[in-house]
Amino acid sequence: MNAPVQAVHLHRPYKQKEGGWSVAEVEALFNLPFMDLLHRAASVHREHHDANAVQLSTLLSIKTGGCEEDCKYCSQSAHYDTGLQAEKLMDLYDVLVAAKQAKASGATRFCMGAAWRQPKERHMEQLSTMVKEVKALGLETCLTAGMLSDAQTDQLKDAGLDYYNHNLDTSPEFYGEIITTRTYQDRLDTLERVRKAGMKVCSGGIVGLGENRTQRAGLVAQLANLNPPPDSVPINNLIRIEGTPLGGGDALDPFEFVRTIAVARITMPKSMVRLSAGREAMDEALQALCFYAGANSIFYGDRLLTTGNPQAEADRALLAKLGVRTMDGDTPRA
Ligand code: SAM
Ligand code: DTB
Ligand code: SF4
Repeated sequence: MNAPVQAVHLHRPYKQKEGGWSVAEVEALFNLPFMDLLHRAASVHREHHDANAVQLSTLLSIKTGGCEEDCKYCSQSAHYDTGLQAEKLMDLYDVLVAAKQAKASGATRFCMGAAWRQPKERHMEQLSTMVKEVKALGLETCLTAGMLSDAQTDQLKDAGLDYYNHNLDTSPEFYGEIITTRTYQDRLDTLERVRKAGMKVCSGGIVGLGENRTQRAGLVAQLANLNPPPDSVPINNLIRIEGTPLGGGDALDPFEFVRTIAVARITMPKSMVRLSAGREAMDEALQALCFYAGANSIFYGDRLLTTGNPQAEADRALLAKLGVRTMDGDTPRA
């Protein structure tokens, strides 16, 4: 694999769209002929980013399963029997072994995920130490651990956390079909706290939950209208987990997934758009289309949190075939 390059910042100044994005405007983008949509997304991508560079981010589940929330897609919810073995918060040593391995195989970002509704006070010191030590290895740090209080965001900021991931997941209208144990507003409040504490916001969603196109547009409009939009936007394609309410059913049309990436790129020109869960079910050509449509980060390593991801060698081979370099760090805001 080529050596990581510093992100090339081809900044065009970007001001948030006057009056924000209406759902109808976002849906109109979804409705464009596929080639027109991709051309537009690729042009926006090139204006604001190096179109031939992708960031490699490795995930680690630091606390697995037994979660109080009832997210209908999730293997880790205690509400469903998915056969997953719950595990308590990992030791610092084991986290650092995984982070060193991730760095050695070429990742520049390390994202730690904990299956909690909200971290308990007794966990905060351990989380802060993990963040500090992972950062000290020279990796960009990201944590996703559920809702946070003001005091918790301050603690994580002090520990040096770069990004906090907390997804809106879907549109406000469809949300109640998927999660009942915490509200959309709870999520928006956590994102606001993360921003106020001075950390970067990572927030995106999942598609393929049974939402319609208007509802996908509703998710993208919500994200794009955050002021400022999230610095990082993961787009997950549902991985169907046996035992969850969404374990059966049809996969989303692959072109609709690419459209979602393209619309996220157009409406959030400066954000990192992350081609997240679901890559194992995508062939190389589909992933290349996602990069063309503006995705510039992938999860790298053979595990996501509880499910599989393509082998690192296969990803390196794909990027090499496409002449795509890897990014060191991400695109800072202007
Ligand atoms: N427990 C924390 C929370 O939900 O705030 C953090 C971890 S949670 C697993 C992070 C995100 O992963 C979810 O918001 C969802 O978007 C995504 N995700 C979880 N299960 C998934 C699945 N089966 N398929 C696709 N994406 C999934
Ligand atoms: C995000 O939006 N996707 C990642 C990361 N943030 C934490 C998680 C994907 C999880 C996929 C299902 C699993 O492995 O359990
Ligand atoms: Fe818990 Fe997060 Fe899974 Fe929801 S997505 S059940 S909050 S681990």
